[in-house]
Amino acid sequence: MTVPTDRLLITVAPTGAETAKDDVPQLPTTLEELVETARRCEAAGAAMVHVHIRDDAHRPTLDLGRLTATVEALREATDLVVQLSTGGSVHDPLERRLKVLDAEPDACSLTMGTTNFGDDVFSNPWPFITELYQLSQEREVVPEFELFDLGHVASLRRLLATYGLPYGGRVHVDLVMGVPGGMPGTADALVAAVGALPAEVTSWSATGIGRSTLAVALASLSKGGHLRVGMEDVLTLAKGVPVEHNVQLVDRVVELGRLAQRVPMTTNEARELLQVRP
Ligand code: KMH
Ligand code: ZN
Repeated sequence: MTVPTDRLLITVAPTGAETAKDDVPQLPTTLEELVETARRCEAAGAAMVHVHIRDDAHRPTLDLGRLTATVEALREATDLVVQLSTGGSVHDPLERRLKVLDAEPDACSLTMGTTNFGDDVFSNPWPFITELYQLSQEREVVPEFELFDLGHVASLRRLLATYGLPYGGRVHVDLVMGVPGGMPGTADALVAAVGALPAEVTSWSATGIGRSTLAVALASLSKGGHLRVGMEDVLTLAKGVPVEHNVQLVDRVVELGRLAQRVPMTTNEARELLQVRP
């Protein structure tokens, strides 16, 4: 099956690691909330979920037991492609981030370089990137290459040239734009990044952090790209209008996609596009 070119892959990133539950009580932080969110977002048109989890105190965690239970629960409740974050929070040690693949997700994020992240540093040294990449190849987990900056495009090129293609043979990229310290969330930056992508890239999506969310979504649709949305990346629908549920963000890009004559990709089509393990 070839996925028709008018299909729009929508990935929902419902939780993230940065926002405190106390500040945003509607953030899905428990397993029950996450599963309910995933179900609603799948029904609305999402085909993949990018997952960060929290502990009982709603703090970010990479606890392997919880990650494994989360993958199982999401598989039970939905047909979404389950992508675990290997980025975690800026405080997670690299060894813990490598262990994420032990939870046997369909896919994982793989950030292509260190970046300033607000007042913090999101650390992704080259040896860590190569180890995680080779682990993903061995474990048959499809990586989503997260590019926060143009320099990350060069690192992706180097990675593919040195270690070959990912498991499944497809190369899917997500441009994460508008992080303070990374590339700006503008149409100009998106065009520059897409123009620089190596020839091996078979699909790409983009997400704009905070206020850049709409500019990036519109630019991505204009360039034929896919979309990631969710409360990991944006907490308001407009100035002073909080997101009450992730499904609102999915609904909004389904509508933008409709205007751009793009049809939400089914989960089966997403599996085909990304060549996730059967
Ligand atoms: N929480 C950020 C420091 C990923 O999920 O791979 C990293 C992040 C990227 O969210
Ligand atoms: Zn993430």
